[in-house]
Amino acid sequence: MTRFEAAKAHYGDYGVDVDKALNVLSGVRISMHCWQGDDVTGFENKGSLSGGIAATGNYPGKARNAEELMADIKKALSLIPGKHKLNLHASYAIGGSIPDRDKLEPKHFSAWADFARAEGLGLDFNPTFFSHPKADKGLTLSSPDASIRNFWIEHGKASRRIAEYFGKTLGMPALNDVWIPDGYKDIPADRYKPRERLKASLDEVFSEKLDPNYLIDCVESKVFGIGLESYTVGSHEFYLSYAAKNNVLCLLDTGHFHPTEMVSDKIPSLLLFFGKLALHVSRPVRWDSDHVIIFDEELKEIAKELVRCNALDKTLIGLDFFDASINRIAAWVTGMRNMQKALLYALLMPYEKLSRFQEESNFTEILVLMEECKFLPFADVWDEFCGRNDVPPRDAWFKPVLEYEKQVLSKRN
Ligand code: RNT
Ligand code: ZN
Repeated sequence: MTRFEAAKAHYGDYGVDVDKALNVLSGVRISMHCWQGDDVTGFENKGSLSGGIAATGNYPGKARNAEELMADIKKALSLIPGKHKLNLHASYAIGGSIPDRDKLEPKHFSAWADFARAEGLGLDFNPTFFSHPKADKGLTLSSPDASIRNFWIEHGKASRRIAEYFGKTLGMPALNDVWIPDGYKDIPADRYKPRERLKASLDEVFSEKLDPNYLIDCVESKVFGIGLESYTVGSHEFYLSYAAKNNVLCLLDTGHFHPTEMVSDKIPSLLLFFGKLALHVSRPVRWDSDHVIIFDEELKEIAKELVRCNALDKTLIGLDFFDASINRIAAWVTGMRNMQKALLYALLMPYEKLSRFQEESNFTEILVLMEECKFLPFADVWDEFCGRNDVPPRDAWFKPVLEYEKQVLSKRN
C-alpha cells in the first residue's frame, strides 16, 4: 500500500472522498499577480513605487522587462500544479510607443494575451492608480482637481475595455479591480467631500456598458496606507455600499483590515448578497499588508469558507503580495502552492458531519472532530496532487528555482 492509498483509507474512515477533493482542486484557477516578479515596478520606468504601498528588500535578479518577467512567470508556473490565471497591472503595457494611462488600449496588451493563450492562462486586470506624476499628491479619483480626476476616470474606463478584451480573446471572464491609494496622512478636515467625489468618479468609470460575460468589475477597499494613515477615501463601508448599489463586486484584500478582524468571517455574508466573490489573498504583518501567504490558520479558514459555502465556482481568487527580500520565483511558488494546499486541506474536511453536529448543538463533537482533522495525513494527498499534475512534490520544487537563479537571475543586475 502506498502512502497515498493509506491516506485515502484514513480519510475514508471519516467519510471524506479524497479523489473527489483532488478533482475539485484541479478545477480551481488562481490568479497569480505579475507584480511579485519585479516589486511592482512595471515597464513605464517613470519613478519609484508610490501610493501608500512599498516593496522592501533588494534581492538580486528581479525582472527588468517583459521578456524577463514572462520567463520568470513561466518558471514559477512550471512548479505550480494545475492551470491558472495571470493578474496584470496597467503599468505593464508592452510595445514601442505606449501612451499615457488615460489613452491605453487593448492593443497595448496584445502581447500579454498572446502569452496567456500560449500558456493556457486566463487573465485579470488592474488599472494602475499609483506610481504616476498625476497621483503624486496621493489623490486620484477623489482629487479636488477636476483635471486630475478626469485623467484617472479615463484610465479607469480604458482599463475596463482592456479587461473585456482579455475576457473575449481568451474566452474566460477577466476581473478588473479598481484600487486607488487616495487618503490623508493626518486627520482630515472633511471626510465627506472626497468620498462624494469618489462616488461620482466611479459612476463615470462604470458608465460604459461592456459585456458582463467577459468583464467582471470590482472595487477594493483598504484600511490605511503608508503615509496615508489617518483616512482612506475608499474604505470598506464605502465600497461595500457602492458595490451593493451598483452591481459590481467588493473585493476583499485579506491584508486590508484591522489586525484582529477575520476576513474569512466576511465571506459568507458577501456571498449572500453578491453573485460572485473576489479576493486578494495576502498576509498582513504590522504595517504591511503584502507578505507572502503562508499556510496559517486564517488562510485555512478562508479556504474552509470557500469550500463549505460551495463558492469555489463563484470566487475569483487572486494573490497579492510582493516581497523584494527573497527569491521572487520562490515567493510566487510558495504563495500559489499554499493557496492550493489550504483549499485541499479544506476540501478534505468532513463538513456534512460537522455541520450536522452544529445543527444538533453537539459542540463537544465539533471540537473533538475538528482537532482530529488537523492530524489526518494531508501531506500525502498533497504529494499525490503534485504527482498527478507533473510538478515536484514536497520542497523538491526549490532545487529548480535555485538552478534558475544560478543560470538566469544572477546574470541580471
Ligand atoms: C494595495 C492593494 C492593491 C495592490 C496591487 C498592486 O494595497 O492591495 O491591490 O497591492 O494593485
Ligand atoms: Zn490588493
